[in-house]
Amino acid sequence: MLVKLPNNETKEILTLWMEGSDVKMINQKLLPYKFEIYTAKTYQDTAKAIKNMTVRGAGAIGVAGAYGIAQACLTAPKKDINSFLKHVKKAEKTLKNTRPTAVNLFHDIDRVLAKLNISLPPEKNEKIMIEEAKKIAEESIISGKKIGENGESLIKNGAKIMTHCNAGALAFVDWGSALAPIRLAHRNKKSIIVYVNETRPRSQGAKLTSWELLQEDIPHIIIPDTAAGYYISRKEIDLIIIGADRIAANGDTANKIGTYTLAILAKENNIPFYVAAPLSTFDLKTTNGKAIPIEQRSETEITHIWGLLEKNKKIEKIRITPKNSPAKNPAFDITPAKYITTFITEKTLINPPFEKTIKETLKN
Ligand code: RUB
Repeated sequence: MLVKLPNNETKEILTLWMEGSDVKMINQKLLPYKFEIYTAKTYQDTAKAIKNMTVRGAGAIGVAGAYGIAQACLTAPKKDINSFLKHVKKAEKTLKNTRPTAVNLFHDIDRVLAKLNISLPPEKNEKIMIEEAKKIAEESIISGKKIGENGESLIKNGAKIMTHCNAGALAFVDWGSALAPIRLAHRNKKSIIVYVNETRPRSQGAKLTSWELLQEDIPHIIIPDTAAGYYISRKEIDLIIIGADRIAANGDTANKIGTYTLAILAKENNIPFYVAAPLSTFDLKTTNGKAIPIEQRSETEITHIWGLLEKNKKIEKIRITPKNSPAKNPAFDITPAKYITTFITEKTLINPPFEKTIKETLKN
């Protein structure tokens, strides 16, 4: 993605990449106030970065997980294949234990692990597995671009588009899922405006999507999540595009909390509701949305808010609720397939009946 650096230079930067045994990533906890690259030196650091959301978004944490396994291969004992295997399996457990909902994490880790061949020496396995992790990252960039190309045709000149959370380059390695068609429509000189839902509690819309759109001067407006219905009912939104963390075999979709509400609003007001996601987000082993595990995050994300203090320009956390009021923080919800117009993937646009078309698309 293009990033405007403080010295006014514009640079192409990936959300995360591997350099030697380090995993480098844009520190998303500091955006939009500070642009900084965090270096995860070990697989344990990478796991921590996934858990505390230094790197976040389904596609990005999938690649981070794959890189984490690659890091574990580098530090694994090489005296025999069993000790190598033991070390890598420990890393698998740590990395998979970070966030439960986005299936890309499990998919990408398993893809690297599938390359393990116990009849080969550890050094050879290390090489093959690191190559696979890097291949996953490269393919993720290509998928983002193709999702953009396949979805751009759905955006007409003059379109007013709503999105939720951040399903941009920051949630991927580059390009993004929901933001890829938007990015391309803008680059193709279509006049568009993006309504960015703030996405409480962590405000990925207000903090990250807005930052990402600003880098390419894509016109946008941040609105409170609670104003979505107001704008949609006044026919001020032409379409909604969101990303996804896991799509079940029947099309039920887990995405950031608040997505379900938007899908119903879209149906009620007759506007299309698009889900943009790579094929690695589809999980045929999960029959429907009820089987998708929903991450429950800390209540401090509700009771407190992070931001830049005006007076000293420091990033601080402040309490916004009474001390003794409990809070709950489900991070995702499930949108039933019946509310989804089309899935935009790197391969094709998937239309209903999803039970049939999803299976066919993933098979071929
Ligand atoms: C992110 C989120 C995003 C999807 C899209 O949640 O719900 O919409 O992950 O991902 P969080 P992608 O910020 O809690 O990780 O663009 O990678 O498909």
